[in-house]
Amino acid sequence: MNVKEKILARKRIDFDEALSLYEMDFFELGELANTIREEKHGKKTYFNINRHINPTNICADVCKFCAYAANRKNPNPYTMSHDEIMDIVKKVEANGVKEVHIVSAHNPDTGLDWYLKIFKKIKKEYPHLHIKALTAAEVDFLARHYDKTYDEIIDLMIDNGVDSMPGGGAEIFDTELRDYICKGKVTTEQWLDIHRKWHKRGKKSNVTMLFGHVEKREHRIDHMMQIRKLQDETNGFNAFIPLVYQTQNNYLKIKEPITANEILKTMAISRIVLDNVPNLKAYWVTSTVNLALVAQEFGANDLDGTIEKESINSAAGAKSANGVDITEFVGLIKNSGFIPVERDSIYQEIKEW
Ligand code: V47
Repeated sequence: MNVKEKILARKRIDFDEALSLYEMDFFELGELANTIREEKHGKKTYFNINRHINPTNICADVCKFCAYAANRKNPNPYTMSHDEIMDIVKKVEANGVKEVHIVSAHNPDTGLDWYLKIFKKIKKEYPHLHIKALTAAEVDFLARHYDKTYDEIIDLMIDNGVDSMPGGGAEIFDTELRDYICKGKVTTEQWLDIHRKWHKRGKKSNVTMLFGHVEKREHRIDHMMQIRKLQDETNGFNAFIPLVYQTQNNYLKIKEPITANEILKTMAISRIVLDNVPNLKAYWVTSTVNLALVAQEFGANDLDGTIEKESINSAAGAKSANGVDITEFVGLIKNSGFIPVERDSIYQEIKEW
């Protein structure tokens, strides 16, 4: 059986076969990924009505790709008070937001309660709001800084009202490359272990991959294989989210940004390789809205959400600082031939728009 026959027969492909897909005809590859997408989700494209909140940009770690953390390229440190965060939540909840996605830099000066008690406050006032918060990188930072185990931090997250974990901080799992782009931060094994522990408590999370910087195709496939292995064990990942590297205001000197073709091929290959992860998110923030719409033809079935405000990727050049208008967003999904379906944070359908 050749690789195409294997994919059509829904047989699992290995590392070399996955890598070889980059050499396949572009449209043939898209078609293969689309068959799997249609089998799983038909023409439905999911989104949710969410708000990103990034409460502090003061960071103890230095990642070369990051333009968000306050440093000499971006000397505007801030830390929100809980009252400021609650004001945002009050306003967006009144406007119909159903999920708050709260991630921060690794601020060593706030105290552990600043990180955790805000969830309790939000849950108390808005029990129906889904709280997606704290990346595995933050969990690792909090555990190290406050001398706790991962289990203790995870239990505190759950006790304080965190519903699911976002997929940030995964970057690229290859150890050598990871050391080059974000040495000192959560390691690959630790990132996977934190999600394993989270999943073992019956909780869901997402997983990202930062690509389009110094990595090679092999590193992307390796990243996908490591996700597939953990997912076989826990089945806890809801979505895979390939994040397209944004080139501005950071310390990675990338002269040639990744092409749209390479982004779409990577999306399609991830749809095929990650046969056990239900959703593939084309995160419009880093891919642009237009390319995310095309990605619907290359395996993607989720476009994240309205976001409203975003600070991490927009600091590095993405056009996402003020989110996207819901009516326009839905119209774009429809006009591209797909069915916009609002979902909740764990992919239960809310309504077709
Ligand atoms: O972890 C940082 C990435 C992530 C850059 O789980 C960059 O539903 C591109 O993880 N270019 C945060 N990316 C965003 C994130 C996320 C977003 C949307 C949904 C979900 C989810 C998770 O942004 C970081 C890092 O990998 N990032 N700098 C940059 N220059």
